[in-house]
Amino acid sequence: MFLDHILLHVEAGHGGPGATSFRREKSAEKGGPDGGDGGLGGSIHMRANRALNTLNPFRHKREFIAGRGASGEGCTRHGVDGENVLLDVPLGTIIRDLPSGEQLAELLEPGQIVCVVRGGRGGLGNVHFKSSTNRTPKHSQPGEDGEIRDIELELKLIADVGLVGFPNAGKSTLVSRVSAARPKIADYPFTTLEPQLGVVAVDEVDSFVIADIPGLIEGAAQGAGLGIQFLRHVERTRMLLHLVDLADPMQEPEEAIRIIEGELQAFSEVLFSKPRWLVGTKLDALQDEDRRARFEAICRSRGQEPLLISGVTGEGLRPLVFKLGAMLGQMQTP
Ligand SMILES: Nc1nc2c(ncn2[C@@H]2O[C@H](COP(=O)(O)OP(=O)(O)OP(=O)(O)O)[C@@H](O)[C@H]2O)c(=O)[nH]1
Ligand SMILES: [Mg+2]
Repeated sequence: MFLDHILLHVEAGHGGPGATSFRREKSAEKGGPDGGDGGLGGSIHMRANRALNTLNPFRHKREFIAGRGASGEGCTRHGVDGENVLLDVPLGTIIRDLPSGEQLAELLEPGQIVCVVRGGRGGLGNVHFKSSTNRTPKHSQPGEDGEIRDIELELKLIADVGLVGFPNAGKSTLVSRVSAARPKIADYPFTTLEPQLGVVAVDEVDSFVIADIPGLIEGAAQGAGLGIQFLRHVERTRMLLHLVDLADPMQEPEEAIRIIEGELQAFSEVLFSKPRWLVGTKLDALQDEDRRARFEAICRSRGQEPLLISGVTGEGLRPLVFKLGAMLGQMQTP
């Protein structure tokens, strides 16, 4: 199960009360006031964590309460601050207040932290209330309430890996084989009309997000086919996979690679210079051994180990997923 929407209840800590206290002095019955301030109530923050891809960690715990500030004490001792709570959420999480629906934050940068409820300030101790007319103030302040909210988390995934290639290259087939996403697959071009995301599990802990986008053709930058508008959906990915159909009798791999790379470059240098791996598809239907050898030579000439897959037999899929998991792990920004 992939959870991308959840409601939480969050309570920041109450500020600790200030103390009413007086110095003990041998000579006098009562010395001056020395009641310290209460501690700050704990706040609740959320932090964008690139390693997470779902809101599943919140499935069983939906209520979070930060610590109360402790009371101030005599000798102007400040009360201990309440404990903060830090919740990790996936990149792309949107936080909204309920019931207003107001957007509080959108976490887009790894490590970005936002405060969702702020702890109450501690009350002032009676040491602050001494005056010329009142040398023994009994007054101290209570702590302030911490903020309490119901919030809604919505996850808009940002893909780690973007798929590019000609129509029919097998992009959607790959996504359907390695993730729970079920994009439409058919033997005609432009089956995929909208980008689709799938979460790929590498093992029990690690996963990444793959984005399937509509195919590109020659002239896409000038609007041919569906154009290159969809490339903006893979602009934020960390790497691209360029799928090349090795079983297509109408097109040599060299040509397929050249055309797609031309379109990527025409779209943006940023996208073109992203890490990009070639993946040969339809290995099961490959007739021409020479073609395979040429494709492998191109990969090696780029310092890349050749990757060949079949969405039909499943050959090469697990190795590809492990490779991607390892690559992304190395790229991990702290
Ligand atoms: N034999 C074989 N056929 C495949 C393989 N992968 C995909 N196909 C077939 O190729 C055709 C196109 O597959 P899709 O996955 O829809 O291709 P796509 O790249 O998503 O195509 P568009 O969405 O149109 O850009 C379908 O008929 C698939 O069944 C494979 O590994 N082997
Ligand atoms: Mg498709």
